[in-house]
Amino acid sequence: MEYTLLLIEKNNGVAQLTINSPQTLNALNSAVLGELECALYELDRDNDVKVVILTGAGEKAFVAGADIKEMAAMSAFEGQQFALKGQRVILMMEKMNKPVIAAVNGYALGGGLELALGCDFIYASQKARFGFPEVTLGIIPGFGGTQNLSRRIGVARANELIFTGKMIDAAKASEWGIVNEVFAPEELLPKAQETARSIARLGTLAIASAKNAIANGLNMGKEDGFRYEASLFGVLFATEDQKEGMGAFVEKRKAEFKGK
Ligand code: CO8
Repeated sequence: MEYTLLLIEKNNGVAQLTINSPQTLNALNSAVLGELECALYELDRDNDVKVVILTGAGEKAFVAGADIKEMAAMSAFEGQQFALKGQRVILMMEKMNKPVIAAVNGYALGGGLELALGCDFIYASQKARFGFPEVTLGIIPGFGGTQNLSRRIGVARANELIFTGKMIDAAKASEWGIVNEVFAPEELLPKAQETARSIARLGTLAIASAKNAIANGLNMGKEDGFRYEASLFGVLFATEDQKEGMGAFVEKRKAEFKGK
């Protein structure tokens, strides 16, 4: 599909997906959400892509939230449909077989922070700012933010961020466990690419199973999660990648994974 609001560059098994409407600080309107849904679907089915990096165009913003101008005139039903559309994108990232890394280059506010939290982990520039300003607009996070933030950083810190609508900087976001690592602005994408390429070189079936075990395990009780992990672990012994990975270790050579 042709995209007008996204840029997609593919190299060495890594797809860099850039939301490209810097004039509105990459705000998420229905059209962007629709393109994101299609792009993620296509990237998940593309065998040449092993890892996705999600970022925003321009120097200022990753995504400054859902499009307030579009939302301003919505009815209650339209608001609900819009939230469901955004949630489909977030859930799609969670259900994809490949890791999605958020490279947060600037503001990640409201729906933008929800989008980043839907990724498997977040790298940030020192210039990044994070917050949920929804309450200042008379609404609450609607793209999964109330659920994903409290799961990731605990209820008390999630409560503070969501109830106050305040912004925190990258250092605080790192301290709170929202962000894995903070980089100088010019280092953010190279570092995200480096990590993505190192994952892309590994067995895609093992990575997909690990993602599946972690994401689905969070929705289960601990013993069910353990059983689920064991079943995925067992299935991997039926793959060529497991034979190759362990064989290479025994033969003291570098493994060449095929994703089979
Ligand atoms: N929506 C629409 N347009 C936006 C948005 C946005 N979220 N953010 C920025 N823009 C536009 C501005 O209107 C401006 O356009 P114009 O030049 O035509 O006026 C342009 O982007 C540049 O922005 P600013 O001039 O404001 O740039 P500043 O550097 O002065 O400020 C800020 C940057 C602080 C990021 C500021 O733009 C801002 O506060 N933006 C809004 C942030 C916000 O409140 N985000 C949360 C939105 S609500 C949300 O995300 C809910 C998600 C769940 C939805 C559930 C479904 C109902």
